[in-house]
Amino acid sequence: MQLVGMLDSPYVRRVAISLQLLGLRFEHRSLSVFSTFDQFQKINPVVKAPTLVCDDGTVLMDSNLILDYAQARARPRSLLPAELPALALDLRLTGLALAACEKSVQIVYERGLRPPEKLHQPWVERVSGQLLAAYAELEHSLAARTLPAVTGARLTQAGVTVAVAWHFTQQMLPEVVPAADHPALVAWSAQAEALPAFRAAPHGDSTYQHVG
Ligand SMILES: N[C@@H](CCC(=O)N[C@@H](CS)C(=O)NCC(=O)O)C(=O)O
Repeated sequence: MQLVGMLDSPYVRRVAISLQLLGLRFEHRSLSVFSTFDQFQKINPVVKAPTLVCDDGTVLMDSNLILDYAQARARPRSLLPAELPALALDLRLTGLALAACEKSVQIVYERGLRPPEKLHQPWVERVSGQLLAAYAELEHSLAARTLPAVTGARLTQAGVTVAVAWHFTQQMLPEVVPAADHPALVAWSAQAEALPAFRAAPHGDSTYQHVG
């Protein structure tokens, strides 16, 4: 299967890392939804990253749906806790991290794509407040040690997505979400980013290559 999209997208990155942790081989095509729009459009007319081209040619989009598919392919391996209430907690933290990704991306697009004279400051403030609220909830939860330690074997989907979201926001908007106010997230991110699956898919424009 082929994963299409750049690793500067937190959604593409969480899929690239999750596929590795699930033991699934994939080819990565680092196409941009902006600078290579036409090329991307030939694979997925909707031009959404991530896109996954399955081995039978089915084209999937949306990181959550792609991960549903990946989990089915990887059975019995899974990144989700099998039992409640651990599953509910993992889904809650994943949801918070995805909201943080969404709000970060909205600010990045607002700054990068909208002409400065058309920037709507009340919208930016609303989105920034939502972003800070998501990270405040995550910081609180991580400080209370609600997630198991970061290890390759026990890392869950929440562990992956929280780390990817935090790293993305810190790369793109460090002044909006100060690291100094989020020590538990900083520690979680540092441990996760040291794992082989994270190092093989670094934030940016590189192409993931399977090792070994
Ligand atoms: N909910 C989606 C969000 C994906 C998303 O918004 N990706 C961005 C790149 S970070 C994208 O495709 N942007 C181009 C566009 O929306 O036109 C997911 O989880 O995959």
